[in-house]
Amino acid sequence: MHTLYLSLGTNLGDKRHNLEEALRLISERVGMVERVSRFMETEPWGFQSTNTFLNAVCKVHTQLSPDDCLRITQQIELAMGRTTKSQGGIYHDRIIDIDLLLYDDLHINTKRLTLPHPHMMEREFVRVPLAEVMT
Ligand code: PH2
Ligand code: MG
Ligand code: MG
Repeated sequence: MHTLYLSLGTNLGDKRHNLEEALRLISERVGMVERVSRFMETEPWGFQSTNTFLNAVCKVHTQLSPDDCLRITQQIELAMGRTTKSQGGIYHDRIIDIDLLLYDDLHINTKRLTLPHPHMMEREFVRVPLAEVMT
């Protein structure tokens, strides 16, 4: 069994519902959601938008590999109606974004996936809820 931390963010539609739906699908398809942080309202970071975010972090017990966790969380984003993908540091408003933060104490750097998440400690909307579920 592996321990995975995920960051969730949404700034479109019914944001509370979006986080709850994402958590439901994560528990169905990725593994048991052991802890969930508070839902935090945050200002957009790294791009301009009038839509504020709702962010959270969860801790999951999973049997899946990191690659499968990435594949399945991306499927959940698509199933929930996400249309645009952030690439090259250009961000967009989104219904849901699910990012892998930590997987056990694994360090990997492939074309598709870098763990730990390279920017997680720079971002208050990740750092604060992550600290909450790690303690
Ligand atoms: N996600 C980003 C870029 N900026 N800002 C906030 N407040 N919350 C996010 O989840 C977020 C962001 C890239 O995925
Ligand atoms: Mg993100
Ligand atoms: Mg993402």
